[in-house]
Amino acid sequence: KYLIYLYKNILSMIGITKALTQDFVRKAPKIELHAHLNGCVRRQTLFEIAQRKQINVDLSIFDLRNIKGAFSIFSLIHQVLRDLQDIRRVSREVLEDFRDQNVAYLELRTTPKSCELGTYTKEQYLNTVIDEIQKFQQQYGDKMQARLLVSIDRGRPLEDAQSTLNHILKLKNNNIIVGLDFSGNPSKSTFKEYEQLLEQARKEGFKITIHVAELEGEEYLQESFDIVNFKPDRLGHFNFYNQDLYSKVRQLNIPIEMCPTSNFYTVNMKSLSEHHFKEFFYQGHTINLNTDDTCVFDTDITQEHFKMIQAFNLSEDEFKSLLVRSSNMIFDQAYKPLLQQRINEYFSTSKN
Ligand code: 6MZ
Repeated sequence: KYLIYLYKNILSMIGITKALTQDFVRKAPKIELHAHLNGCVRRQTLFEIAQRKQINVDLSIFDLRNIKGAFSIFSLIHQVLRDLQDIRRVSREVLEDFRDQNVAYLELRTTPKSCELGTYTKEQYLNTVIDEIQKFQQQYGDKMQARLLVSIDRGRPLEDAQSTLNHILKLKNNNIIVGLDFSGNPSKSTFKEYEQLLEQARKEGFKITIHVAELEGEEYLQESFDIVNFKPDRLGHFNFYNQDLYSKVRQLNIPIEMCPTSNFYTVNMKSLSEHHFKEFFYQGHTINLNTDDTCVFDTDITQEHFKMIQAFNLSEDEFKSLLVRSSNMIFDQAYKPLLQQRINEYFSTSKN
């Protein structure tokens, strides 16, 4: 261990730092904080279940990897996963996929929902996801710790969000749910309509993360100020902002969950080097990198890190700093010391 440490230090002292390899990034203990369960279904599983249920899948929707296209993929996924056993299978597979990417700590999020065909209730849906996470914890907890964020979908009525909150208040002490996420199609409603409910959740002790400034436009900019003024524990995406909004987020020091590939398509970037990562990372802001929806954006957490490492030519120390910052923004702070220990060990013992 000491020799590797010495070797790396000598190299960096004489200015020879090797570009990080994909293998080094894949094996590193990574942290995923922004992944939507149904957006992360394996494509193969989706097609297989659809075929079994004789649901026709229009493959062309997978070519449109922008936010509008993403929402048509979600409707398809919700339409295909009609049975509780599908939810169980997908939950297990998604957990396995993140584990196999060497994620050390995962916060998975999902919108509790009933099936339109009446095959499961919202409570059954949520209990199934929690049950799969608990089983996973027992079996693989030493490799990957998994927690759940309950999503409030702004495309669904407020009453739906209220019934979700009432339900999770009963489950407060299960050690799996660590917070609430506010997501969904930004054009469907306003943050203000849900603000009171989110405040209620916060008073009940839930941490809050909110999708913000995902789309461009004056109305979304105004809304972003409302969201930032609410002071959520974390922000998701934060693609579009002006100087005032940027300064506010910097000053309040609200951590940002960035999703490079998803943001790339939503913002319509020419290259990832345009990503707003640069306006936060080099200022020391607390940020992390995530997949958002592995199925929709055809990605994984290694790629999300590796692409940004390449786009910004990040060094090993910068990569480590990124992971340490990610560990500072996890909602289950009790796990932080162990997570940081795993990160430190990896960088002091592994060779790039
Ligand atoms: C906003 C998103 C999203 O909850 O059924 N979702 N909301 N922006 C995004 N960026 C592209 N990606 C996913 O997972 C799918 C749901 O997550 C939200 C949407 O509400 C979508 O229906 P669950 O597990």
